[in-house]
Amino acid sequence: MYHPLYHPLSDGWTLRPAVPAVVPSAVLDAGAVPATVPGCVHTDLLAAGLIDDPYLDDNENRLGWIGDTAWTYATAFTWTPDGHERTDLVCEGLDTVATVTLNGVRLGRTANQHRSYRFPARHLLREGDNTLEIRFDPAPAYAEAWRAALGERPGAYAAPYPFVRKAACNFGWDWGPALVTAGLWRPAGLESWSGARLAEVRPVVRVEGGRGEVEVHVRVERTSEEPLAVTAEVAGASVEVPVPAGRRRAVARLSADDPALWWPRGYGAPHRHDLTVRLRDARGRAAGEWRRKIGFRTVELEPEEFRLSVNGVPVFVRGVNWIPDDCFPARVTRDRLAARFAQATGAGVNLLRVWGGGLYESEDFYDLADELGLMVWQDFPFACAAYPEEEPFRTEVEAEARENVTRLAPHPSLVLWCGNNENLEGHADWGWPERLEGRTWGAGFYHDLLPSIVAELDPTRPYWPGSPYSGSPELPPNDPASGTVHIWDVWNREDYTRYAAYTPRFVAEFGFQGPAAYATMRRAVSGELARDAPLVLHHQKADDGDGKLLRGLGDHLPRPATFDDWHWLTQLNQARAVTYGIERFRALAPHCSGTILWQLNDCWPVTSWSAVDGDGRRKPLWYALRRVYADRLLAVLDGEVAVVNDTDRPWRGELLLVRHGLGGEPLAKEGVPVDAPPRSAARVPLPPAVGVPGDPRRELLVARLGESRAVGFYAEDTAVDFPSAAYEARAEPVAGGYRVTVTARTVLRDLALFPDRLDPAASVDDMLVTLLPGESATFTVATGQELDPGALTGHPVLRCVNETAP
Ligand code: BMA
Repeated sequence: MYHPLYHPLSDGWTLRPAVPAVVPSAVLDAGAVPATVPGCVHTDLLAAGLIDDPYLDDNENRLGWIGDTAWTYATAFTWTPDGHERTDLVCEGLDTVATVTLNGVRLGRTANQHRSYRFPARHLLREGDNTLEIRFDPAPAYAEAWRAALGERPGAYAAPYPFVRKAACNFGWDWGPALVTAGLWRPAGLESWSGARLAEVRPVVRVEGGRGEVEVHVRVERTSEEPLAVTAEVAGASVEVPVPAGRRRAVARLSADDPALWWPRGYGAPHRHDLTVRLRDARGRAAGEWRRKIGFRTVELEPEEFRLSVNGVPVFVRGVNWIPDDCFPARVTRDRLAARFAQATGAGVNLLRVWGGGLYESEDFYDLADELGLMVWQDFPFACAAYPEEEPFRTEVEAEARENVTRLAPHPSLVLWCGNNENLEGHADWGWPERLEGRTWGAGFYHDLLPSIVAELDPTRPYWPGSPYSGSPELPPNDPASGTVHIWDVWNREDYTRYAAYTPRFVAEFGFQGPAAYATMRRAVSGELARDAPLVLHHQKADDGDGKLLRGLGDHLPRPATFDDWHWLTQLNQARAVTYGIERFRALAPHCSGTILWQLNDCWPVTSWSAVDGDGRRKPLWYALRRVYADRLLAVLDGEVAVVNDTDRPWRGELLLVRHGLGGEPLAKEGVPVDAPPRSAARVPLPPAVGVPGDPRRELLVARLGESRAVGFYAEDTAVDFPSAAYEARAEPVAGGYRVTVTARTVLRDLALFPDRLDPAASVDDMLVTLLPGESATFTVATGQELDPGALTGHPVLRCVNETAP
């Protein structure tokens, strides 16, 4: 096997301010501090003990100078000539406005976080000691200079992020702090080679008549003009093609007989096949090797319905939006991604949308998605603003798009390229044209440059110009009747019951806020935890977020009197709101072909729309999502029961409907035969005996079909005449934690356990269970600590809506 000679430059780095002016004296006095590559200034200063943790309290407010300072990363290394003709300095990611200097000679300047860079360096390397310096100039100043030169562009935020190719949310978002990073955010190293190397390998995979066809597009870089050969192998097929003298490109075509296909979760196994590509020189010696696991599958998109089909099978998307999992992306390891993806798949998710305010994610990200059968929708990194199309941006955008489309093309999980987030809507609906006064805003990127790059380099994958978008420039982009819609009147202005007024084709964003887990808030904020404590509010970035959370309780849930009640009720309301929407959208299948929750994850501890908070803890929404994103969903809606069957088997049986008094006594029973064919949604009208209550304040409905159970009330919780909760609860130690059994003596509405209040590392397997008198629920609490059984079964760890105030 061929291994390129690679010398990682991960050691011996230091960091120091390059322009001392705005830096606190403690940082100046420290001089050069040890630095981690890959990493960034914030994490290096934190490790050196020179700043407070940017994620705690309101420390963010005192760290703005970091982004406004120029920084120099430097390392010294020993180099011995290795007999190769070429040695390149390869920087996989520079954030962002960088000047690279080797042994005092400038190698290059860069200004794009979304690209990698290769600098021929052999001529500057010296036997023995060498020094490499990378200076990062402040991205905000760079962006402001371009804003001044090219003219203001309207957008949702004042920060100048459209004027620098760097993750937009790094400048602050409605869930993220403004911590403008700098540094080598991906690895760097020296790569030596002679004669030729594999510069690019881009497989185009098709499935035709049961055969797997792979066109492997190869680009070589070479120092000599001798003839070369490329060999490629996949799934038992192999081929060799010449790269004649003077040529730099070749296409190897492979045809595999009946390969096992890659299927998304819930539709089949995500089979993958090793694709190996080798480059040989004229004497048959190995000059390069490239290996990836590819998948055989087709993807089509019907634009009006916005229906994705994989291998010819229409897929209902149960998606979540993905934001960078940390403001400091070098901390997002493969293990962390694996844990986050397990949380997604554990909640029934089959698609991640990599949102345009973030990044093109790492190889690990897409590789894990491939392995898990998780589909990926990738936005190009443009969000919520008009973007200039003038130079240098046009060239940068083209270069980053070509590189990333090529890099991600091998991944079967990737099912869609999308031009941007909300920029088409912004232009159509947010009054941009008047403010633009004819200046460019990005239309040429989304409607021309990006689709032509995708068509050229990745012709089998669908491209969508932006989200929301209705499929034609004539239609309003956020028209729910066609293409994708983002539903934000709910949360911003409307009660969540407004979701019922929508008959959308595909909801690519919608969501509702809730606070982070108690243990997460406790870690992030010192002093008193109160809803309106200034430090708590610092971890709420949305416009009037605190007011919207309270108003959003509507008449659904009681007004909270204490912090603990506020925390519980707003978390619960988040779960309820999303449940309400997804139940209705899924019931609309196949008219509706998918929902993508805003948002799976957070990048720091914050009150946000996420299901999993910034410390990786699952919020009540996660448990609700697992229920509404299950393969089979039974839901009591208004006057009907939805029976959603997203499996390949029919879901048949007798739907048992019982109207109960709150004391548990059955008042009326009906049985309705149900036959929900594979991949369908049936809606069963409630027979009047169970659909119409005698007293809406004192009754509830239980629906059962096979293993599934759903509970509905005839009035909002604030109007229900709940008895004060009564129950017996016991906690017994079991291997790995405790088993908590709760037996209801009265109805218990949305029973939940929050063991993180006792042990920050503790978690529970289920919550939001409604019990009738006499029914029991068992919860498993995972913890390594000994917990007080009384605390585990009492307020504020054990909660339900109708509990008595302690
Ligand atoms: C949409 C997203 C994000 C934002 C979210 C919540 O606009 O695209 O920009 O965080 O709504 O406001």
